[in-house]
Amino acid sequence: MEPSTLITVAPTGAESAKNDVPALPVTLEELVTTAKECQEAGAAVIHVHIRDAAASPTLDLGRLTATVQALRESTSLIVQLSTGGAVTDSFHDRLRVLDADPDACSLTCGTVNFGDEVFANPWRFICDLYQRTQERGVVPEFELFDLGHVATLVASVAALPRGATWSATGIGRTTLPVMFAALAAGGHLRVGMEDTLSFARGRPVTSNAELVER
Ligand code: KMH
Ligand code: ZN
Repeated sequence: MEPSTLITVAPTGAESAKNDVPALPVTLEELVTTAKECQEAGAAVIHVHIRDAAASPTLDLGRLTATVQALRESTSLIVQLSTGGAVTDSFHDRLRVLDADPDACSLTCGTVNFGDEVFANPWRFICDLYQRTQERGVVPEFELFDLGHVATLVASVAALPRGATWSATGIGRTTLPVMFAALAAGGHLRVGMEDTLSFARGRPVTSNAELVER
């Protein structure tokens, strides 16, 4: 039987360091292994941030293209590349992500505080990125981050066209409450070590697959 909940896994993100989180998949090999395990556990979509040879976040186009190809060859997951990258990435590099030919991409709907930094998404950038998704046939996943965006979410869910889906993820300790609220409201789920590094209080996540399994 097909599962009724669509699960996205976000295995890496741009914020955690490999030294601090040894289970974080940062090489292409680790990412592909994680992707296979998460597909086996029930994930359908993978939200991808990649790292360079020093395990630092990168939007290098060659690496992104190789990553999309490797995930396509090894899994049947929908490959969604992050266009958010890290807070230090330029708009130019973030737009260029679509040149790696993913199935889907993230598209954040506003500028937000992000830890001590600012995650910049001015209106002009949002429009340019959206335009580019339509030209390339890449499915945008609109990301909403802060409380103001939640009002947008409620309005957006009510206005969703037939066939559109929405999912939610809670960062850190909000992971379970957000999961339950999303399921109760008919939404789908995103899980993964980009968002959650503790499985329970005092118990680190050992793999992305265990979050998908949960
Ligand atoms: N790493 C954050 C600055 C996205 O992937 O599009 C942005 C982020 C959202 O993770
Ligand atoms: Zn992301």
